[in-house]
Amino acid sequence: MEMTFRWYGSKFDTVTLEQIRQIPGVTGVITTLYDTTPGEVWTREAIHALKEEVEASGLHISGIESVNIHDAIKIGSPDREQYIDNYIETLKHLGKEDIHLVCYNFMPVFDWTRTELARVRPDGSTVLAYKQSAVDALVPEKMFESIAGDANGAILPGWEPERMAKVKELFDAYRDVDDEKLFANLKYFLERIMMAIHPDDPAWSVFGLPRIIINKENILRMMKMVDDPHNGVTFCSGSYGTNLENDLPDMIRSLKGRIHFAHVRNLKFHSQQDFEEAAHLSSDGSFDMYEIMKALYDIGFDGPIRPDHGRMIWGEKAMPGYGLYDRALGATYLNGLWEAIDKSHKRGI
Ligand code: DNO
Repeated sequence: MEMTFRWYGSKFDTVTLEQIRQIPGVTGVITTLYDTTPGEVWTREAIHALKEEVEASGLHISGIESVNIHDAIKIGSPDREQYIDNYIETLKHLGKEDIHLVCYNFMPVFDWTRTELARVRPDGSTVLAYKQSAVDALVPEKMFESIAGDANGAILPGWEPERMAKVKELFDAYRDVDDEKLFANLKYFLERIMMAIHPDDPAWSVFGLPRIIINKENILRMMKMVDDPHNGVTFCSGSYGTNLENDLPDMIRSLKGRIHFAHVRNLKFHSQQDFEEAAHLSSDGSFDMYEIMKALYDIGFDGPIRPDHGRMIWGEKAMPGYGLYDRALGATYLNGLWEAIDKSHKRGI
């Protein structure tokens, strides 16, 4: 595996490439062209410039997160053909720049959903949190306002203001899309394109919209649907882990050969559907991080891993979840687990 770090580009990120370069064991970044909108073709020149910038700092691009999918593809409307063609064009340009890993998701309207972006924990750090009753009490159009005010001025991934300004219309457009239709639209898309899908977060329906990439049964269904290693998975422990019924190490083992990218982080649960994000350490949350890393190790995972959302600590002001300090601690911790697992394995312990 290779330890990597998410980076949104010098115009958008508070964290610099120079800082990432100094985190021991981190050699690559997971990045994107953050100022493109879903459906737009990424030009080869823009990709090339990004690549040169990253390489000038001594790092390299390990993968893209995300090339977002236009709503027409998820809804299955007639104009999806144009957007699939555009997507393929973007993938070709990425391929020519020698970038071959793309993470994406298939969530209608909203990407990852949280109800608080800065819940204060007893040690004074702040974290993202989710409370089901808070979602139930909100009308969907208010979701964006409620989340944007807390974002430290950042545009959150998947919550582009231009799309959010049209939330009502988007809800209308998804009116006839249920789980089955969404599976069919995903299959249609996948038969032309191959990649690493990110799970839905949280892993259940929000505001009555279908969400399908949520558990072992559905992800295996998707793997069989287009049974080719290019139809792969971004295994995100924090997203699948929102549903406590998901046995994460078991899911990892069942996806052997199909996981191309891993996001590893921890959550702390207060009840079945209320959780907050924790430090990466097992003892700070509800997951056994050793078992998660061990399962990845056992299936021979050799792709990039990145620490995921971190707590906001030491007074840092950054995009919620994406500051420097706690993610750097996370990367170091995960590298430590990996080293211990690798050495025990090699010594036959
Ligand atoms: C949140 C992320 C997601 C993820 C996308 C992938 O911080 O994990 O926004 O990047 O769902 O397309």
